[in-house]
Amino acid sequence: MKLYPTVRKISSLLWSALLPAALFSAETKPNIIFILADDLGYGDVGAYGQKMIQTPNLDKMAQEGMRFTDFYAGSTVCSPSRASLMTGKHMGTATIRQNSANEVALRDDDVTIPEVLRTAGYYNGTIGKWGMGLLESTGAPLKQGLDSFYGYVDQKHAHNSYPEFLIRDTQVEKLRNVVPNASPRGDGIATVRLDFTQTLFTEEALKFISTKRDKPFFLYLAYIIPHANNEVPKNKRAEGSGMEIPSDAPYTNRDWPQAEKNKAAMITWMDKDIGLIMARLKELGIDDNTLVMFSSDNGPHDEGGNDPEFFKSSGPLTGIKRDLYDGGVRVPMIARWPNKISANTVVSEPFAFWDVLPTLAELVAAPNTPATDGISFLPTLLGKPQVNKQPYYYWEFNSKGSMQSVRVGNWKAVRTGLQTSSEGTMELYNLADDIGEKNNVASSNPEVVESMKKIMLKAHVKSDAFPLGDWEAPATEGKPSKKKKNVDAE
Ligand SMILES: [Ca+2]
Repeated sequence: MKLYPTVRKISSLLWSALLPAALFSAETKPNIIFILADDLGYGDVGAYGQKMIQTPNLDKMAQEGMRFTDFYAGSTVCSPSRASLMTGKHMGTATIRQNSANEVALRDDDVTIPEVLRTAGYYNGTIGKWGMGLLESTGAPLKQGLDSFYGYVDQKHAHNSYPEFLIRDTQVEKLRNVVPNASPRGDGIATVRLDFTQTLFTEEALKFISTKRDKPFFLYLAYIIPHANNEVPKNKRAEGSGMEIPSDAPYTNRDWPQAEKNKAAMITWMDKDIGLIMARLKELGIDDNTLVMFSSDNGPHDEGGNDPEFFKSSGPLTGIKRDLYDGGVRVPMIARWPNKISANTVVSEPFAFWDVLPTLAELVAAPNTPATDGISFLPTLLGKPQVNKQPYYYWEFNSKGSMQSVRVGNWKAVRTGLQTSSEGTMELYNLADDIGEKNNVASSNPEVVESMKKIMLKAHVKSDAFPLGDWEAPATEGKPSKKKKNVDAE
């Protein structure tokens, strides 16, 4: 039933009249800020064990709130991970399952977090990187429940931290940077660098938060740190130009490769900006009534001339961006809400991006919650028993030979080689004593392997746009399956 496209057209005024007795009145409904880093690894934050890169504000946020040790992104690359977050779908059912050069956008009948929150009277804004559909597509930000947008609509544009323009709502807004030979998508390498988008995004976020409204707000602040500028030629990246930042302070005098200094400086810069946002919430007296969540869209990259091993960016995990080992998908997740979320709490139960929509829907007492693959972890946030639990967590990724993975309890199965064979090769790990997924115990646990295969079969719904392997027959509707060009470098 396509309820939401219709719902969307009903005025918010009518909805507020229809609202049942909600958990919170309009005045007390909390503001929600979801801050997303881009390619930030599980081990890149002090609160997650990082010793070399300074993240004092995120560490403080973790001390004042809740830190999740087993939180998972939707995918191991940008666009599908964000689609999972926004629509509450895992990779077996999501519309977007791979970076796809904008060929696949969110559909009109994909119900997003902003669309859900809108029905509960929220004002919804996104600042930063969107990446789920261009302006002319059904996935355009303002067609997916947002009241305002500022940033990069096209995620390739977001490779460039000094672009010539950004998009405000639906219009191009020029910046002072100069990018000779910029592509039509806005990516490229700037020669005149005056407007650093990270700073623009933070200034815009501070303005957004400070604007007096008669509605609670949802701000999705999707920073692009520490993503690389993939347009910088590989042989130039050691100079650090693949990791764009105005200054490598406070790491200038470290005896580190320049790309690593820049990477650390990017993360510390973002952390400083998060500190500004937290300070503004306090100044405005809305600190107690604002839930702030922080996470990353996938594991660390090796694309800016940097080596993810240098800072142990995956922490104790194996794998990076584009892997389905935990290093590719397990991410930092910190939630802070004074007096509601207990300070200094650590949660080790697994949750994932597709659980966020149902969680926020329950939090705001949304009148209609769409069907998703997620469960609400609001009880966990509020320190109550988490009765509702996921039977499994599932991922698929049709690159690097095509793969699937499942987590059930502490079991983690990874199946590779699916491009050419529907059977592939199954690996099985017990995360309880092997967090690094180094000891494959598949051969000694055949019954676990069989049950994981069954879950993989059940969780994966065929997608014409993103077939798992050559063996998958085209689904019955839509355009026929075709070989995707390799665009996951986006
Ligand atoms: Ca990313």
